[in-house]
Amino acid sequence: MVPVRKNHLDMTAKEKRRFIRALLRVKETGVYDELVRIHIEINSGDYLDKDGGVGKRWGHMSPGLFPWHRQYLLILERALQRFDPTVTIPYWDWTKDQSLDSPLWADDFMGGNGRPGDGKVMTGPFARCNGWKLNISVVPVGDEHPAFNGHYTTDDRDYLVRDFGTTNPNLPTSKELEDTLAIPTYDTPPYNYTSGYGTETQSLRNHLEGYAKFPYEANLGKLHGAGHTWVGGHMLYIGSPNDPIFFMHHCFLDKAWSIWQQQHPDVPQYLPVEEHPDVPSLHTKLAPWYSMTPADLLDHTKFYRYE
Ligand SMILES: [Cu+2]
Repeated sequence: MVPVRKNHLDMTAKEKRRFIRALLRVKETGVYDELVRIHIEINSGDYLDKDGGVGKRWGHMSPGLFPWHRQYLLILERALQRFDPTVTIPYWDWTKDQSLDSPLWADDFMGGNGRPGDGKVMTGPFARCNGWKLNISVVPVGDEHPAFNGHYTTDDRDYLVRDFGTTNPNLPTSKELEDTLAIPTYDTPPYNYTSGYGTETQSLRNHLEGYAKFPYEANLGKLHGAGHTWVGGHMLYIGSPNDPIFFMHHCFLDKAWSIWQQQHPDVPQYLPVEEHPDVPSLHTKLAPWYSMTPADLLDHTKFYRYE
């Protein structure tokens, strides 16, 4: 029996308690902060490399987005399960679960918005006053839009920051997600943030990541991007896994990818298949672990299922 990941709205109070307790334990061990560090390192390289250059973009602006984050979430999930084998990462369906009154943001789960002024989270298990301390906190430097910025510096704030709806007032819609999942091509050259621009063939990955848009959409940064920017604060930047909502956000993205796979069983499930200088191919072991390839990660049902 593989573990089952579910919508947090379907979790019992006890299940939520166990999830939070396991998260706090994993934070204590240092494994959580090591994951934050890995995300900063990989994401920085990915952004600095966005227009090509040396090395590969592993997990962002890259077809590696889905398999890289799948492996990343699996590492957290297995660490959680060492403390409590019943725990899995729940997901946040931001196309439907958009209310500020959602149990998502309650004191017994993710906690609430940051306070006015400095955005410091004051409620729930991830408030500084309740013990959640950031050990690796960074902010981008330079003039570039932060979502595109691979340069960063240490942030001396050791508390979690959220700022719901300020940078981006709109969470993604079901229509955006459905139209994106209808795209029959996994990704298109040049396999970066411009994939599908001005070409007939759209890129599922670039739409879901948020850098490509349909004519009816006003802004870039939708779906994956919009989840990050709507929460704001730490979720805006490359140290976003400091906010545990990161994992629930990416869990829903992972589920969306699995739905796309079910809907398009007869097309290549990952591209590029052949070796590529800028991005991982189907058979490239993913950094920084070099243990699994996108091919190894395509079928999530050997690791977990979605309810
Ligand atoms: Cu990421």
